[in-house]
Amino acid sequence: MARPARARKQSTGQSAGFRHQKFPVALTIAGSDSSAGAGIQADLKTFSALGVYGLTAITCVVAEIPGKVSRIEPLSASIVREQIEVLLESFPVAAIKTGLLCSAEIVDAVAEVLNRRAIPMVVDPVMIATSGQQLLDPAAVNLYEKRLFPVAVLVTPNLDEAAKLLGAEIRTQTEMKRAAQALAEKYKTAILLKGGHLRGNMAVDLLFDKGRTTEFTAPFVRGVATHGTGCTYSAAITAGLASGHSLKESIKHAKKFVTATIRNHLNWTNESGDALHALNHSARAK
Ligand code: PXL
Repeated sequence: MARPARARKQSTGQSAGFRHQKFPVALTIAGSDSSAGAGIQADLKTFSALGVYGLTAITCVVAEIPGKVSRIEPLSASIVREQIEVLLESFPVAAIKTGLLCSAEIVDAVAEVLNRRAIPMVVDPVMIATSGQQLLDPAAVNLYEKRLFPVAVLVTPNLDEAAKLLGAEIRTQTEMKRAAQALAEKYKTAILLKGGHLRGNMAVDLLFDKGRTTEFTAPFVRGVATHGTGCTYSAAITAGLASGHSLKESIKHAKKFVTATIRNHLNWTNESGDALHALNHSARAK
């Protein structure tokens, strides 16, 4: 039977007429968020929305609702390693992202498995939840710096994570620019420093790569509890890389995607009358 014309032209997955063996594959190594707005669930929804087949290696299980982490239970480093190894032996993984790695042992195991492969890896250094809850074992931060950042193609800290890594607060656009450069030089990798609402009505992120700064800007969407934006953003960048786009193109499209998931957020009211917000990963970026 003849294949549809669209399928013949399409080498990667962005259309319904893909050939399975050409469908881009990406792997996320991250924690499970029971409320499914962040973590591995956000990553998978993002990969699917962007035409990428997502694989997962789960590092820990977090019982939570938006704004409140109830409990975190890490898995063993050996089961994390095994998930990654069996996947990489079989699937044509074109890009990887790491999210919440939870413990020092897991960071070490992930670094060891990935050090031996030449697959582009985006590291989202998840340390603290939007609610302020500490998510990463403090002993793990040092291992991130020594073992994971140097093998990443991109590290995506928010302002709090960058401040923690540099030991200095970041309060202005100028400080943000300096911080992105300092982190890139310190860890010898590209840095995407996410500015959140630092500059009034715009959400400004700065990429420092190969000696140059590039700005990515979108209108800041107010009044939305944005649990999971960091995960969604880094997953969308990873999807772009897996589909063969450059780092800058991947970030540009990911920024549009994450803005659309916030702007088109879902909301419910619970029995106590509290509003519950969730990113809408089915939203289309324009
Ligand atoms: O948004 C950070 C984050 C990442 N990964 C998991 C989480 C959270 C926040 O709660 O639960 C699994």
